[in-house]
Amino acid sequence: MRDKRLKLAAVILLISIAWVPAFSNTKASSFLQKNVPINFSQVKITDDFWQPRLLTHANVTLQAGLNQCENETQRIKNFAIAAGLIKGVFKGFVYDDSDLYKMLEGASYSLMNNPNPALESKLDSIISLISAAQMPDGYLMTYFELGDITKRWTDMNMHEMYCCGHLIEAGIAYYNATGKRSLLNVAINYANHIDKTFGEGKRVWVPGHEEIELALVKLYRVTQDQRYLKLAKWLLEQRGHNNATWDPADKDYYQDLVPVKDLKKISGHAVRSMYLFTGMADVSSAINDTTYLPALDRLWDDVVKTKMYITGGIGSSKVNEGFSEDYDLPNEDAYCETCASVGMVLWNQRMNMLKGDGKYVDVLERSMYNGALAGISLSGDRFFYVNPLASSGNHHRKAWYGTACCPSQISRFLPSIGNYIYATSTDNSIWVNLYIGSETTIKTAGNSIDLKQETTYPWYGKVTLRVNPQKSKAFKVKLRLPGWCKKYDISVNGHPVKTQMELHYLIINRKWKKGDVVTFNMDMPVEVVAADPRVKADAGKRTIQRGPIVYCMEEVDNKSIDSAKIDASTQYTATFEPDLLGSVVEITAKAGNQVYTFIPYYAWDNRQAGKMKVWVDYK
Ligand code: FUB
Ligand code: ZN
Repeated sequence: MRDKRLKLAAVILLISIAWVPAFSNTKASSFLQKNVPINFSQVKITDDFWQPRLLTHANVTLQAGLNQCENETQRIKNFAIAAGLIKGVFKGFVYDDSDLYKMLEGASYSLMNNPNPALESKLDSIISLISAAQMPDGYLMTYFELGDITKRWTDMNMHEMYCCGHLIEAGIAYYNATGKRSLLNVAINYANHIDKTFGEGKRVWVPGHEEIELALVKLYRVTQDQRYLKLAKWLLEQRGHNNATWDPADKDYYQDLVPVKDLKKISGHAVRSMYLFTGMADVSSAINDTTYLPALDRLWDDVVKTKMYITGGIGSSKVNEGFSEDYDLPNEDAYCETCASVGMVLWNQRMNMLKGDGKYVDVLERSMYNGALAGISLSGDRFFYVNPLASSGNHHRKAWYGTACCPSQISRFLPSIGNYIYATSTDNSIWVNLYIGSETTIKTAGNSIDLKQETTYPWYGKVTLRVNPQKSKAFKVKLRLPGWCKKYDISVNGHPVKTQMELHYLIINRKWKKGDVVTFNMDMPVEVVAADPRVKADAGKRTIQRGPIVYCMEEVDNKSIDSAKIDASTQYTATFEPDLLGSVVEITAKAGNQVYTFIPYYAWDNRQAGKMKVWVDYK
């Protein structure tokens, strides 16, 4: 087994390319953008890892979340009261509307792949409440409508634009899923209200919690209305100019210290940062402007090299739900909010779109399979907000939270994973970013290519890709070579092929015909990983990673977890266990006369409560 010193946060090659785009399937692509993802609605997930999770999401998670919004909390009732349909007072937190929007967004994504008339009609009735609660001028925020409406737009940290952003994303998702404009129209009314109120020559505003920026770019792409793109850019430009209502001491927390193009280090609140950077990348692509790219590169290097956990989680500090010093990555006290890991997925996808570099997908994959996936129980109805890398036995998932950003986040993220698998570009390329059993059809000028991916990833590294073009044509298939993979072989129709390597993609450039089969075999050994020596919390420790999965040790399997120790002579065995934790590869470590059991980190806290650790003493 190899003992690999992984500089926490991945190996990064700073290579950039400038190739001119692309055969794209969306008008929104620009020459800056290197690839355009295939939308999840065009991708059918068929594998044994994600497909059961998506079913659990459809059958359990959605119902559980909607029940929380409707019966256990007042999130839906707040809209009914604001609409004047029932009497009552606002209950909850200022940003509670956003959780319902995120639940609606996730439900919409789910409807695309799992049509469900009963769910759709439930969503319709919730949407009519939301619509009825909207004020005649387009404003929509139950907290202020049911409180002191004269206070609206007075405090930049009151999440008014944040809620609008989530409303926009939900409105677009519901429109895409059903063709119904009901929620989209409500979102457009609110966006128009904001556009009338704020902007050049109008009022100044700095969103205390970013999100609307990326949502406005989505709205622009759907409506082709330039106003939304202009507003997104304008909002980004307001930061760092003493425009905000918060205490100057808090500028760092709000990413408001300097203009965004001058940002050098990642700091402050983790989720807000992720949404901001995603918005910056989206605006850059949409307006075809490189101004923000050097800042995005610096920030990416900073977070990935100095502030990211092995799980792809970020934001180690509870104090600001965000970043602290470089290499300050405590394990038991890690904050690592689930939303921040999902934010890493969003931002890294956008970076890959801009740069066409697989290193971003390495991070995306790390956050997705570890930091984000740990956020939901195997049963689909219990959630982590905070994701520590060690536990004394008292950290458990909950059915919901007062601040419920994470359950609703994971509920909108899971059914959207199809977004991250394939992409295209106008240099006649098909990009395979993630190895997930799935099917899609890629339309190109004058051709249509059916792709079928079969794999048991993340447990084994064999991928079979069936490429079926309607017409025999030359094009490139770019297979991402994951950073964890050191040995592979690749063949087409059983014959080894020569590939070209570019920015962590293996490129097969040939004339493809119906029935072609690519076989990509990635060797997936157990890796013993050390943290960057500057991470004090992990000094003298190692952890186990296999493929994209980070492992941990739980007390239920390891009575001697407190004294567990591995060393250079430890022997590891990886075994597929179909009946354990919803089917996992379990790793046993034989260290002298001790045998330890490691399970995937994402699957911890699904059995008997107890201690857990990712990093284990190493001598
Ligand atoms: O402020 C809304 C959400 O609540 C943030 O994204 C989370 O970090 C939590 O503070
Ligand atoms: Zn959250």
